[in-house]
Amino acid sequence: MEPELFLFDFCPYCQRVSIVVAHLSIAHQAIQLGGGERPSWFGEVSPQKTVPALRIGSQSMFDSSVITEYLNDSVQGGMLPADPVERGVCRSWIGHAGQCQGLFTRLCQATGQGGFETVRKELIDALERIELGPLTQGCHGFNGRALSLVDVAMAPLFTRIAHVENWQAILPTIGLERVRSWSERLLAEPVVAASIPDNFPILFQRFLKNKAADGHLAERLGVAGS
Ligand SMILES: N[C@@H](CCC(=O)N[C@@H](CS)C(=O)NCC(=O)O)C(=O)O
Repeated sequence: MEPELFLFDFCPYCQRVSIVVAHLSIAHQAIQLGGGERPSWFGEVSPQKTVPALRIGSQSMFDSSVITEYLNDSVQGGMLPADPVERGVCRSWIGHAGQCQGLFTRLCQATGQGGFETVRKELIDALERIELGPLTQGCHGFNGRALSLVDVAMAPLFTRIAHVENWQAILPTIGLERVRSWSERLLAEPVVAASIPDNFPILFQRFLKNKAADGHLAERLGVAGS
């Protein structure tokens, strides 16, 4: 039975799911939900009405880390190690990637240069944990082989940092060399590149306007609130 996937085009967590279905060639039905109010029936699929969500028959699941792991398991995709310890370590870093993604949202909403710099430092600290942790093994992604679910968890954040760096520095020029090189290699992966909508710059601008209009980034980009 084909799963139904409920997605939103600008959502970083949905981008994770899109990368996995493309990478593993998983047949599915994609249902795009807008960024505004979600229909009441959607609460039966995803209790907090968040996307991504997945429905298969009468059962549903929500949260990108759960969905991507399920999709991988459903086809034995090899995107997580089989060894329970290694798998647990990967899951931990997937959780950390979620923290980093949350910091990026806060960065977009931070007001004034000072507020922006405070959150930027928090994000850099969180990325330094990665620089000093798993990436000291010098591996591509986390498992040193093909795309892993840790790569997938970080790819949307790297997409957004790279976009913002077109007009505002985020990462320091010294330090985070491994993270930066991981980002460059991941963004060059065809399946990751294909997960970024062509109109991403417009979607990002719309996001700033609707959710972060008072922020330093919106100011830098000249995006006025609605
Ligand atoms: N931890 C969740 C986060 C999902 C999430 O926050 N999704 C956002 C969109 S990016 C959402 O649906 N927010 C509620 C809304 O937009 O109404 C996951 O990994 O799936």
